[in-house]
Amino acid sequence: MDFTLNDEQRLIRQTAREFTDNEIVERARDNDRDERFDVELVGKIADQGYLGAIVPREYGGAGLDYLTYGLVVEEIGRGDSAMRTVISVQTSLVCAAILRWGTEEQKQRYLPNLCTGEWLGCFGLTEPDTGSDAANQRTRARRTGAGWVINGAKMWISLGNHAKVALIFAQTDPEQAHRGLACFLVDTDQPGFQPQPIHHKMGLRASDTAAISLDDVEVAPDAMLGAVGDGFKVAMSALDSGRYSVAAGCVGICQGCVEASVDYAKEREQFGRPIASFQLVQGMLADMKVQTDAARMLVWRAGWLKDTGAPNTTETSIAKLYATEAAVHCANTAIQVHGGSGYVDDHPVERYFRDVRVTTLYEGTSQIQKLIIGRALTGINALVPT
Ligand code: COS
Repeated sequence: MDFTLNDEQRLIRQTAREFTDNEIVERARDNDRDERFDVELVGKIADQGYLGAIVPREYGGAGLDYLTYGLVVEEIGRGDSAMRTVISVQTSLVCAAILRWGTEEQKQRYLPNLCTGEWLGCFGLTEPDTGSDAANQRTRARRTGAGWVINGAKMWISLGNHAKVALIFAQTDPEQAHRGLACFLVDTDQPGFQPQPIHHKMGLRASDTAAISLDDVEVAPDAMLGAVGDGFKVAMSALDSGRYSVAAGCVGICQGCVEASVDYAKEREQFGRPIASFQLVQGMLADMKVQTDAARMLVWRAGWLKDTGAPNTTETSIAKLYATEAAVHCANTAIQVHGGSGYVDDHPVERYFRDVRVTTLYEGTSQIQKLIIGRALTGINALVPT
C-alpha cells in the first residue's frame, strides 16, 4: 500500500479545507444554535461537487475514487458534522445505492439531479422498532395492479424533511425474512408520505432529521431498486459506503480536536506558563494525535480496498468502529484540555462533543461493528442462535 497522495488528491484536499474554513466553519455555531438546516450552504456544497463525489462524470458526479472522497469528507467533518452528514447520506447511502443497483434509466433519472443538489435523497431503513436488526422491517409493500402500495413508519431519517426522493425499505413477504425485502425509490411528494422534523437532539442540530409515516403510498412498478429480495443487500452495500463516510468524518472531528486543543493549550496560561508546557496536558494531546493518525490510516485502508474492488466490509467496520470511538474520546479529551472554556460553544470542541455522540450509534452501532468483525474472525454469526 502506498499512501503517498498524488498532486490531484492534495489539491482536492486543500480545496476542501479552504472551503470548510471559509464557508462552513463560520456558520456552524449559529446553525447549531438555531437548529437550522442551512439549505443555502448545502447548495454551496453541491456546487463544489461533493454531493456526487464518487458518482462517475457521465452521471453528473465528480468521479472521485474512495480515498479522495474520504479526504473531502474528513475536511468537511472537521468543520461541521451536520453538513458532513448531508454528504454522507446523499453520496454514500443514496447515490452509491442507485449506482450499484439502479437500472440505466434510474441512474439517468436520479443521479444528475442528486449530484447537483437539485434533489436531496434520504435512506429509509431504520424504523421505530427496527434498528440493529435491519432485516426485521415492519414496513410493508403490497403488490397491486398498478405497482406497489407501501405502509409503515421510518425513524431517525437524515434529510427526511427535505428529500425529494426516499429509498424506502419494505417487506413484501414476511415469511421470506430478509429475502422478502425490497427497496423502493419513492417520490416524497406522493400522497401518504408524511415526514415530521425531530427536534431537541443532543447534537447534529443543524442536520435535518425526520420521523416518516407512509400511509398507502403508491409507487410505480419501475420504482424498485434491484429486485424483490434484493432489499437487504441494497441496504448492506449502501452501508459499506455510508460507514466509510462516517468514519472519514470522524477523522475530521479528531483532527479538529487536536488543532483546537494545541492552539488553546499554547495560549492558555496557568501557574505562570502555557498549559501546553505541562506533561499531563501534552499526554492528552499525544493521545488524541495517536488516535487521529490511527483512525486516518484505517479509513485510508478501507478506501484503498474499495478502490481496488476487493471485499472490504470487515475493514470498513474496523475503520468505522475505531474512528467513531476515537472521535468520542478526542472530543471528550479536547474539552478536558479547554477546561471551562470547552463547556460553552465559543470553542468548536463543545459542538464536536455533542455531534460526535451519534456516530457510534448510526449506520450500525459499535456493537454491531464488533459483531461483523467477530464473525469475520471466527466464521460464527453471533446473531444466529446455535
Ligand atoms: N453487501 C452486500 N450484501 C451483503 C452484505 C454487504 N455488506 N452483508 C451481508 N450481505 C448479504 C449476505 O450475503 C446475505 O445474502 P444471502 O441472503 O444471499 O445469503 C444477506 O445479505 C444476509 O446477510 P447476513 O446473514 O450477514 O445478515 P445478518 O442478518 O446476519 O446481518 C448485520 C447482520 C448485523 C450485519 C446487519 O443486520 C446490520 O448491519 N445491522 C445494522 C443495521 C444498521 O447499520 N442500521 C443503521 C441504519 S442506517 S442509519
